[in-house]
Amino acid sequence: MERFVTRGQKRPGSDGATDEAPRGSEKKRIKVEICDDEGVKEEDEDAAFEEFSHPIPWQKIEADGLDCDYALLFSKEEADHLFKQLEEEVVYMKGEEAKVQVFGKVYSIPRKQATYGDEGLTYTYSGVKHSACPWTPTLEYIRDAVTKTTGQTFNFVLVNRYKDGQDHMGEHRDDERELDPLCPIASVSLGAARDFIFRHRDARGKQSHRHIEPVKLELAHGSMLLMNPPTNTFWYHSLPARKKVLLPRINLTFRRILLDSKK
Ligand SMILES: O=C(O)CCC(=O)C(=O)O
Repeated sequence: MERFVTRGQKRPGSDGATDEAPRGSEKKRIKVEICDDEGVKEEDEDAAFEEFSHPIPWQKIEADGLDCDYALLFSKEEADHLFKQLEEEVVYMKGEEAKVQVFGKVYSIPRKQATYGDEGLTYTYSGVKHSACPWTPTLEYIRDAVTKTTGQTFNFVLVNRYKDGQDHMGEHRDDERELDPLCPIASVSLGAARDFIFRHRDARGKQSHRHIEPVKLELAHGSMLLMNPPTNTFWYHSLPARKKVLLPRINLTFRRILLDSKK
């Protein structure tokens, strides 16, 4: 079944109930369309967010232990603008901060990274602890758009910038203890479209004991991929190098860090 929802109204995982309108916001009647095998049904829903007035198609991506939702969150024009703003605002890590430790060895990462979020938050991955810089206006805007669409709140974002198709990210899971295991990770992509691959933990490497096909996606400019639990328990993901990609891409993964992991 393919669902067409209106941004800020029905969200992945919702049972059709609308969110409460934020205090002071004006409610408006709008139409939500659900396309299913029986044809197109139309429903009226209360609109809490007037600015989100065009429908976005949600695609459900499911496999054994994998549960994702994918949609275009921003129009091309808006995504172009957000990309430009982020190019001006985001300050990427340098020096020791821009390195990772794998089995005790230190490597430079094949992309640029930055971490933003609520005051005092830290996030440790690949053996390095990172402090959140204060939210920039554009990161805040995108975070709020994701929250309105998904109903989930996020206190941290990892920014990855790939200068072209040579930059990449190896296979990993986002399963650090600091992360709220009940919160999806929302991955927003801006810039060059890139392949993204999920591989089941039991189907990796020569020792793998199950045959499970990888799940391959292309993450488009302005898109959002929601990785719902338990996806990151069972599936690794990667952004492989693609020599033919000549343009840059910025990816934002919005996360919820558990507050008692605050140092
Ligand atoms: O750039 C991407 O789409 C991948 C990002 C990612 O895997 C991560 O932030 O954990």
